[in-house]
Amino acid sequence: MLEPGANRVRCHSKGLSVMPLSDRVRHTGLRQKIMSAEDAAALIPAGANVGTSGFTGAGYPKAVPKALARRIEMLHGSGEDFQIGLWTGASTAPELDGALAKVHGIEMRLPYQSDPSVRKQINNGQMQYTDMHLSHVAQFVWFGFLGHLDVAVIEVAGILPDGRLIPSSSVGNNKTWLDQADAIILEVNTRQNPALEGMHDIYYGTELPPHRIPIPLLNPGDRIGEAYLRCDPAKVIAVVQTDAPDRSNHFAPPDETSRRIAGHIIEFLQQEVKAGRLPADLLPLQSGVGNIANAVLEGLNDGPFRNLTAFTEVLQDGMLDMLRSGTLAMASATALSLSDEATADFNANIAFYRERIVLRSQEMSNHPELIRRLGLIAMNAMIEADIYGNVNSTHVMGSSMMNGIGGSGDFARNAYLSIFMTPSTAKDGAISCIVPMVSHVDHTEHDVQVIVTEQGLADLRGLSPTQRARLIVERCAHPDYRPALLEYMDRAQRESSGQHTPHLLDDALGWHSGYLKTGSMMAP
Ligand code: 0RQ
Repeated sequence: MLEPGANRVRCHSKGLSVMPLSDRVRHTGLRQKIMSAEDAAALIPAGANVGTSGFTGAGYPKAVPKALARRIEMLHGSGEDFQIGLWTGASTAPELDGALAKVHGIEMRLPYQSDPSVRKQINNGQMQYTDMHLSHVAQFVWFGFLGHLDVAVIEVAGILPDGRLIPSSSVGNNKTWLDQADAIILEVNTRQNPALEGMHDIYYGTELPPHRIPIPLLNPGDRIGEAYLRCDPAKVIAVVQTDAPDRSNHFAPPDETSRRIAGHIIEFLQQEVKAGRLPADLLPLQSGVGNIANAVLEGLNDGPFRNLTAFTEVLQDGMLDMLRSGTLAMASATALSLSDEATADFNANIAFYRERIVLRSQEMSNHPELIRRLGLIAMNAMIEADIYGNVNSTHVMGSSMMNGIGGSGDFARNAYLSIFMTPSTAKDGAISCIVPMVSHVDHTEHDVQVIVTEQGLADLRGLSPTQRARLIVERCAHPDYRPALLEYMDRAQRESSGQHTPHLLDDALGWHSGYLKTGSMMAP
């Protein structure tokens, strides 16, 4: 424990490094609660639901989960059962998801993940996973749909004298976890830039129905809340110091495929401006995660548009580039998701970025009302689309989870324009990403307006199912698969009992398994 009034502490058990904490933990009472990660992890009971900070590899706790994993391993070694329910903002990192999954410490996971060990346990039935719209999580907890939240473990950049918290590089569900949990463990990460202070906007005006009022956010850059997270110091059971970077998110340089996808989208947006359906500075952009999404941002940065805005969930490297060049005037999100190089640039120029970035709670960044009212252009990646425009973002061969729906449904359903993109084939061409019927539906034909592959772009607005099918196959399918898709459509039109959305239901499996190309079924 820290001596009262001391301004330097010895780090948790193994560390000998001495770090100044007085400027980060300015609440005297909470200084008394500084302890090692091991001591803090020992306060988490078996069977607890634990809500942690963390969103797309940013702002997650870096020491307590690892210490908890070590404790679980020891307990399992001596035959004791110990698992937790793990709730986060979105995906985290090996120090959290990976460490706990490797010791089989997670019984139930929600709402989004991208960790290989977690994915494996979900898909072999060892871990329960509730894949949820990210905007739903906070209110599901307020409504009591998810059970009780026992402990919150939240990374922060600092603690104010009155106990309010300076948020870290993501906000996610932290506001809700701090409010709803019985007990709170804070990780104060001295590696996070103290100049993050002032970048956040935490809105506390959400009430439960029937007392809800409209959210007073009229422009993506509006600040409608507070720069700090509220926290009841009496609920804080431990404060742990860390000094570790966020996960580095490496982005592959755009290849020919992603450049062509970006090119089709930019050409389409230019046509929309010409047709008077979009203003010259477009509408607020939302961009999903991954290499393709990042490549589209790079394409936009090289394109003709200026003074754009973003109302999105995650800020990847591409958005920082756009802010620097002036292509983007401002960006609202709930998290950063940067490479090491972009993190260095962010930290070196944080005064510039703080004027142009607002980080919000995820129930605000992904709020359906705001998305609809602001009129977003949503651009998300997918696993596959079918000829009628239904989209699968989550499942391989209909039964194995990839990551989760994340925020894609929040944006796709409510955006002004909903674009889904993918290379036309996966697994070195062995599988077509355009199929007769998706093996799992995340976004129905009603929520998908544009489909893009490197082959081309299909604008589905206003078309009937059979019209959509012709266009998607002609514009988006890889030439290797077009004849089989056309043959399927012709046969379905001849043999299907209904002619509105003709289907041959026995034919489905071969398309998702690689059977069509290789003659054998690929394992998912
Ligand atoms: O597998 O790594 O084993 O080779 O799926 O595919 O092409 O690398 O694409 O990284 O952009 O991810 C939809 C998963 C795309 C992602 C998805 C295999 C492919 C590869 C990944 P390997 P790529 P990306 C807001 C938006 C849902 C959440 C979302 C995602 C792996 O974008 O999780 O949109 N989206 N949130 O080989 C079999 C196919 C396949 C296939 C691809 N048809 N069949 N395997 N793959 N297509 C942000 C948040 O919510 C946080």
